[in-house]
Amino acid sequence: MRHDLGDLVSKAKGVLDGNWLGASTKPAPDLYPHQWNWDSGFIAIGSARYNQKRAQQELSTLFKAQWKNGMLPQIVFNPDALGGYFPEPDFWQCDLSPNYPEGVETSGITMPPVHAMAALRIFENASDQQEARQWLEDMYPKLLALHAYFYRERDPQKEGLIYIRHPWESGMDNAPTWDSPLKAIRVDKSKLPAYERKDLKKGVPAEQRPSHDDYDRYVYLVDLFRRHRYDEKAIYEECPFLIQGPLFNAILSKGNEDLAELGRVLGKDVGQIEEWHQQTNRAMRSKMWHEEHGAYDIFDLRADERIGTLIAAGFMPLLSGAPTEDEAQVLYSILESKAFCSLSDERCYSIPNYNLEGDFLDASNYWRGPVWINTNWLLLQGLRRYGFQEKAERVKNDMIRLVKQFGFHEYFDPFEGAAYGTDNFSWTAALFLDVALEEEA
Ligand code: 2M8
Repeated sequence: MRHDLGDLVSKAKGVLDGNWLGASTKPAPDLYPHQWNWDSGFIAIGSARYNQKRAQQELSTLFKAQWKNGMLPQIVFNPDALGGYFPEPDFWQCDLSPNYPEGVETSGITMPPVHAMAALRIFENASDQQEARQWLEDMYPKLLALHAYFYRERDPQKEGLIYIRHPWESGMDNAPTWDSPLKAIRVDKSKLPAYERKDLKKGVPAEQRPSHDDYDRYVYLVDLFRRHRYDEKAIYEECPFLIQGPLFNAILSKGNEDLAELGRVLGKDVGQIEEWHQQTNRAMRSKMWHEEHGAYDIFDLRADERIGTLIAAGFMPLLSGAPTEDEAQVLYSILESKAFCSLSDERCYSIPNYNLEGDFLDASNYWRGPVWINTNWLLLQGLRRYGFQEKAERVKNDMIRLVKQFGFHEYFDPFEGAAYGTDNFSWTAALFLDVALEEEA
């Protein structure tokens, strides 16, 4: 379906301009006043369609905050906005780590590495190829160092699967998937560092945000990391939350594929990267695939078990080509059921982040039910890869429909569409631009 989107395209660019900080883009005007890791990746994917320089700068700025061990932090703090978010540098105390980068302030965890995917898109869309190549020469070793960090430090058993150690690292902070591993953390409130949430003072109703119990556990984990001075081995020994998940690993695996392509452009030996891609795909198939419920599960390393909560992340291995054709058909049948808004159902919006028939569905709460534009965008790529064209079109049309009807919000009700979270949200604008402008390309 072709859309006349001229006006919305200008508005989307306006949202990104409004959130532009001079060298990077914040996710939203007030709720998220710093630079975020995967947000900047998505923003660069959108900017790549019409502003090569801006897209390059977005990633270059982010990678200036790369830690000496290769880790790319979840947040790069904006010195002009300190005081507006929790937790900020005084709480993270990342300078306790010998790996802390100079000249910037960051948090001490990471996020799903969408950056190689973004870099490839910047390269492919570039109007000035020579400049793009120069930029790539600088960016490539940094991307490689990031991927190497994951396989070296976050895969202690050398399985090809990377663990996360905080729900914020997943990007899907309070998804029902984390309920059981988080419940297993016993928090003694008298020993928890004092903290004050800032997210509840920004005009977004508390019912649309994570609970206080969740935040206590988020804080407990940060406190553990800083006690260990961000030493990964020590954290691995003690951390009660260690999860191998399909979203993170599929994004990393797809990133390997795209990084290898970039490496070939530059004439590099990409053998190791191709091996990572294959190994992670194989490992996801053998350790996470759950035939009966038709999706990929997370693996809880502490409980030593798979946890089968059906969220959109469970379909994400489509992105990296991990599922066999048979598995892909099973995934598709679940995506096509009532649980995730089927093609024949015009009353819902695809793709809700959590099973619409699940016990913990909360259609207005953050990652516990709403539709997110970045999830849609990632699944759109996966559906296309496997030739599920009709579904891919529906996902794309719902991205456009949601924005047309409700604006550039953070997340949307899967039944009503209604807009939730903050307005003027950057990745909604950026990924809308990506799909809107591909129609013109
Ligand atoms: C949300 O997470 C942050 C912590 O990282 C928060 O709740 O304060 C998530 O939606 C995450 O995926 C996103 O990157 C971030 C900024 O948009 O907000």
